[in-house]
Order: sequence, then structure tokens, then C-alpha cells
Amino acid sequence: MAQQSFDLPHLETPSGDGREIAIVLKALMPGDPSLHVGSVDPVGEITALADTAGVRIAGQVIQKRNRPHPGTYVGKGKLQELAELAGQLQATLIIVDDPISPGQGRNIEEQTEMRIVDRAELIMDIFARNARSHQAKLQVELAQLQYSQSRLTRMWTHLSRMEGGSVGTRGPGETQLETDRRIVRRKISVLKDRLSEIEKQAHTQHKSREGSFRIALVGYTNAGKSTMLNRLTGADVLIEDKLFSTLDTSTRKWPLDLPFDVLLSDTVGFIRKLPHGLVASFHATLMEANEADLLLHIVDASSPTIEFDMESVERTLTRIGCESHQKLVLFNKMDRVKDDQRIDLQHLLAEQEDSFAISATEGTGIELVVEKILEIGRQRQESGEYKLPHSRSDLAAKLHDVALVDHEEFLDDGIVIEARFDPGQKARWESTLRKAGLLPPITD
Ligand SMILES: Nc1nc2c(ncn2[C@@H]2O[C@H](COP(=O)(O)OP(=O)(O)OP(=O)(O)O)[C@@H](O)[C@H]2O)c(=O)[nH]1
Ligand SMILES: [Mg+2]
Repeated sequence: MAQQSFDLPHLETPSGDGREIAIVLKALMPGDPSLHVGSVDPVGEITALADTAGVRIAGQVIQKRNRPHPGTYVGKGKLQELAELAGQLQATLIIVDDPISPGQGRNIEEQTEMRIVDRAELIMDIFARNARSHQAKLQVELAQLQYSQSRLTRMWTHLSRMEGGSVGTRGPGETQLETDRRIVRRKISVLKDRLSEIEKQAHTQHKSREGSFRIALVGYTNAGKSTMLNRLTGADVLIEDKLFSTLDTSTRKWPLDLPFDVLLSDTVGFIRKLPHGLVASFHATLMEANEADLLLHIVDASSPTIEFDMESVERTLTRIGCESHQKLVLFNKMDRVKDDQRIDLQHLLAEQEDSFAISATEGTGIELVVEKILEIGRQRQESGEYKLPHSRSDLAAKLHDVALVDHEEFLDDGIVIEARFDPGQKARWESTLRKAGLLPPITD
């Protein structure tokens, strides 16, 4: 058996117009946006994802359920229906709009004799296509390998069936499966090592940014994060009307009138049911948001599923430890908002603290955002009050150099000064005082 079972599903088998033809299979469950917003197509987002991955969706099979069928995701009758539809439409692939278990995948493949790709695999496939940097490529590869690790058995079952072997029997296939498991495990550990090396380098780079005011753009995929980065800093990062155009963080200096550097970072977009492995593998990239002093949550205000989009972004932010970061919510694409959406938006704007209505492409509403950021920036300055002996008027003069003095009073026993510092400066100043014996040493 020459073929290695950890080969990942490829979505490039040409057929018809050159694209693989697929049918979407979906268990429509409570909480799905389409059950709450009448105008939302239940398979709209998965179709967009499939399209981005170069697959043509020719049909759909949907079953309303409270929870997925544990063995076959949907009922057996539905699978029969799917197989018949696939025959008529010459579809060769099933795309399931949920992450499914290896067992479910195996059962569906057995019953339909079709290849299956689930939502997690589809998203990872898009990530793999769009990865440009070495780090992004390694991160996607790691997520894919980890995901396929638990699915090796399914792939082998599939293979042995295709070769006429009987399923589940011991023999060369089983041995090969063990070998493959070992290969995958080794590859995963190599990738993890390489990524942690890169993460260490990034950490050193991040340390050099201490003292700067760091702002990260976060939000649902395609909301306009990169457009905002370009608009605010004059950068020229890739903007596309596609899902997951940005996988690498790019950071630009934003020349704002503040007494410290302001750094603005673009980050990878989020989506509903973002595969867990991807979030874990993209740890280094997502740390950009985690380490930021301020988050700008960019929301596509013209999206009919706006509240669901925002909620899934909030959930992902919590997953990466950003739930209590200071945040501004920017309702973007206001130029595209339809009249009947405006009232709901007014409510959202009123409800949501620190929110703004903007259009990144038209440049409207941006000044207010900048004003707010300047205000937050100014508040970042730390203040302190010190009493210096008259004999150290040199230090009083130095304080005037390193900070903004708000108040200075000459008393009989010394000079009392209140001052405001830029980030990082206060600690430096206090260490000078400590060396001069004018502040008690720090003890734990
Ligand atoms: N009409 C309108 N379109 C916008 C606006 N802002 C962004 N877009 C469009 O929305 C699409 C996505 O923009 P991007 O900036 O690439 O979005 P992103 O959030 O970086 O997306 P990913 O990196 O793929 O997650 C592009 O076609 C933009 O031109 C806006 O204010 N109005
Ligand atoms: Mg982008």
C-alpha cells in the first residue's frame, strides 16, 4: 500500500466547469441564524465557504433536528435522499455544515458511497489556500494534522472498502494504520517545536513594543478589518470580498498625536463554529489581540445575521482570553445598510457601549473613532506624586524632562510634585529615585 492515509481531502477534482460538485448536508438545529431571521439562507454561509474553497454546491439536503443523529448526523432516510440527489446532479462530494465525529463520517460515507468533507475541514482547506507566511502555513498544517489524526481510521476504512477489502479486519491495513499514526504523531511534534521557536522570536519582538499603545482589529471574517487598517494607517494590505483573506497579523505604526507609538494590528477573522484546532494552532497569531491594550471589534452592519456574528466573535474572544479587554465596537459598511435594518442598528448602537457607525470604504464616522482612541490614549498616562528634598532640585528638573508636571509645591521640608508619565516612564523614574535612596526598595 503506497498511499499514505494521512493525505488530506483535496477539493480540487475537476468536474463539469472545472470545479468539484458537492451537495450540502445540514442538520438545522436550534440557534441557527436562519431559524431566527427569515431572510437568511440556512446554507448561505457554507455555500460561500465552499465557493471560496473552489467547490460548486449543486444541491442541498436539510433536516430540522434538535441535535445531530449520533451515528449518522441526520436520519438514514435523509442520507438515502442525498445519495439519490447526488446521482441526479453528478455530485461526488458531501459537505456537512458542522464538524462531525469520525464515526458519523464513516457511516455517512458507507451509506452514500460519497466522499465527505465537514465544516471544519472546509475552513482548514481555505486557511491552507490562503496561508502566505511560513508561520501561517505551519499553523494550518498542524491544525489539519491534528484533525486528521482522529480520522485516520475513517480514511482507512474508506480505502479498504474501495479496494474491496473487508472493513475492520486485521491485516496489512491495520499495520499501516499504526505506522501512519506514528508518522502523524511525529510530524505534529516537529510542527509544534517549529511553531514554538517562531513564537519565541515573536515574543522578543513584542517585548520591544513595550510602552507603545497597541490596538488590534478583530471581527467576523469579511467585516472590513483590513480595509480599516489601510484606511487608518495608509497601509496596503490585501482586501478581498472573500472569507479569510487575512491569516497573518500585520502591524502598522499609526501616527496619532500621542506621546508614545501607536501600533495597529490586523488579525485573522472569526466565523461561527471555528474549528477548535485552528484556534489552538493560531495561538501565536491570536496573541496579537490578547496582548493589545485596546480592541476594535469591526462588525459588518449590513449583515442580516449581525447579532449572531457579533456573538460568535465575542465567544471566540473569550476563548482566547480577551473577554475583559477594553473594546470599541465599530459598525462598519453603514453605506450598505438597508432602510429596514436601520432601526435595529440604532438599537444596537444605543445598547452597545463605546460603539460607532462607520464606513471604512467611504471614510465616514472615522473621526469620532479617532477622537475616542486619542482620549483613551491620553488616559493611559500614569500619574504619581513625589516629595523630593530641596538638595535634589536636579531630580525635580529631571522630572520636568521625563513627565508632564501637573502640580509643584515648595514646602519647608521639600518639593512636592505631581506628574503624568508616558507608559513605561514611571517605572524608569521610580527606579532612579530608588537608586538615589529616595524611595523604599521594592520588596515582595
Ligand atoms: N460597502 C462597503 N464595503 C466594505 C466596507 N469595508 C470593507 N468593505 C468590503 O468588504 C470586503 C471585505 O473587506 P476586508 O477588509 O478584506 O475584510 P476583512 O475583515 O479583513 O476580511 P478577512 O481578512 O477575510 O477576514 C471587501 O470587499 C471590502 O471592500 C465598507 O465600509 N462599505
Ligand atoms: Mg482581512
